Amino acid sequence: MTSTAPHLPYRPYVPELPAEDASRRFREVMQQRRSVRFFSDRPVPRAVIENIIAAAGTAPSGANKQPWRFVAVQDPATKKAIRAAAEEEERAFYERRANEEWLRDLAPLGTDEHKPFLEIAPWLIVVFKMVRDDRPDSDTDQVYYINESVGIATGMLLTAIHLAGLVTLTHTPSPMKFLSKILGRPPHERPYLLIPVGYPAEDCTVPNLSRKALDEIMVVHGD
Ligand code: IYR
Repeated sequence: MTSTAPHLPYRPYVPELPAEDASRRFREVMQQRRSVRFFSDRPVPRAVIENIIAAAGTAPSGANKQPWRFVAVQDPATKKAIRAAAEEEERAFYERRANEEWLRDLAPLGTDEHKPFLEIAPWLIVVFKMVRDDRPDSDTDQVYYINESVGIATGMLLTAIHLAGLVTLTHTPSPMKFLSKILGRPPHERPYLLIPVGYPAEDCTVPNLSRKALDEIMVVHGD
């Protein structure tokens, strides 16, 4: 193998528990994660948002291009503008764009065009995918496996949010171009997901959904 970058010794992460116990504990913690649509306005310190975004930024990416930008929004005027624009797109979705089958699939969630959480949650994190590498010291400006890379980073962001005791929602108003405009982002950054972050409202409820059983999602080849 040829490499132009020097390699360093890898320092393994050693959990405090044996792998079976560490993985079971994490599995139980993740079982508690839910998408939440009812937020409290309880503040979340900026340092928490910095930590969870930095954690997301440890994700692997095609050729280590790290093709993501996380825009954290807390000022009420910007949140209000995002809510107004998102609700306009959602109104079109629920009134015209979604077909009957899609609306039937969404019925158990109880969603509609009203998105008050976009103003109530103390932070919105808008994830952008970068279709060009804009670091001045890069040899090339190509990026690779953008959706995979940003999807993995976003999964890690959701996990970091959950492990901090906070809640979130992967919100996808569609189309999302309004986010570029409101947030003044350049054309090579494309909106990917809108993620409110905060604490749940005291009377927060979630739909009674179930997760697929392990034997539905896992196949051990050769068993
Ligand atoms: N973006 C809309 C509709 C919606 C679509 C899917 I697929 C969901 O899983 C949930 C909602 C909304 O946010 O209401």
